[in-house]
Amino acid sequence: MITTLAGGVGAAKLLDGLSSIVPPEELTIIVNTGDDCEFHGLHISPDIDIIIYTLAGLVDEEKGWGIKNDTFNCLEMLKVYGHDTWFKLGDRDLATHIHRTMMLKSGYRLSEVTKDICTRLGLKQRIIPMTDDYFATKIRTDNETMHFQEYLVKRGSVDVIREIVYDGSENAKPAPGVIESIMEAEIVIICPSNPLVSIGTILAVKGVRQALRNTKAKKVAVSPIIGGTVVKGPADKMMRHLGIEVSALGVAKLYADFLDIFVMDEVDAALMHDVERLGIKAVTTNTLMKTKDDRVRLAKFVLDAALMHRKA
Ligand code: GDP
Ligand code: FO1
Repeated sequence: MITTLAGGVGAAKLLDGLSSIVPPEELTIIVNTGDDCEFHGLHISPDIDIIIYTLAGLVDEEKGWGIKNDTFNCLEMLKVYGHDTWFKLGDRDLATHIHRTMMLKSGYRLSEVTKDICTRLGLKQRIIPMTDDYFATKIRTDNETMHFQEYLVKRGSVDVIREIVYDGSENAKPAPGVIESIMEAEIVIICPSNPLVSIGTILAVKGVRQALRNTKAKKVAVSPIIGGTVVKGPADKMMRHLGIEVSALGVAKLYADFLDIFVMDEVDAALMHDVERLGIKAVTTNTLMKTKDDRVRLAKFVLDAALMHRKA
């Protein structure tokens, strides 16, 4: 059994690679829901959808989110009616959000809805939201506190961040299967995702961090920071604003209390020593996933690193 902690686009690429080499029934994916938001009365779970669409072969590969060849007729009409349309929801994507919202309104939990969507799209991997409860990542700047999607998409992550607020974290319980899948796994993989607003949110759900410390599984993370910068997204800016070193080492420190192995890019080989001083085994490879082959190769590398460490 392999359990993974995942955000959106970066995680989806590694999970696509893993899905080529691991039977889907053996893969559990715990997904960040701090990015979840509501538009036009609909519940959107961006990271869950990015993972599902990628594994189902539906994703718009260029953007990394949304459905390929989608149209935006509904959004154009909503604009005519004077609604905000900065969050780009395609027509086919909207069907997912309508289905999700209808099921939630009839009393199903997000984890049940996610399972239903997976089944209908033919996915056999077990995809679990980190929580079924309210949890919203918010960004506090000097002037205001806004939802993460407003910071990222509407404002293009230009603001200086003072604090990341995990709104709801005091009460959010892990969804069914989250703690169990961490405790029962042989390997736990922390995907290359934003360490603060994708993995940090999952770690902020009650009991998750403790489960990672307690499980007998080998815990392997892939650095989302390569050569002191990101592949995409605002992780570097966010880390800098919050006084966290923008490097693979900076990420390793955030996971140091539970991590066994850290997969870093070969351009960061000079940091291996410092990572190992944290009590973490450091290994390097090319971690940039541009092609399907890159995804599969990195997935194999991560599994081999975990298996080798298990024997060591
Ligand atoms: P998130 O997964 O929702 O946090 O958002 P993204 O997937 O867009 O980006 C999160 C992090 O993943 C960023 O910090 C990226 O640098 C990292 N990332 C994206 N693609 C890759 C990749 O191919 N390799 C590595 N090592 N990191 C990546
Ligand atoms: N990201 C954007 O940068 N702009 C968008 O308009 C946008 C719309 C969107 C719609 C559905 C969905 O599932 C994801 C969407 N994303 C969009 C991606 C998403 O906001 C972020 O990449 C994640 O929250 C970070 O993982």
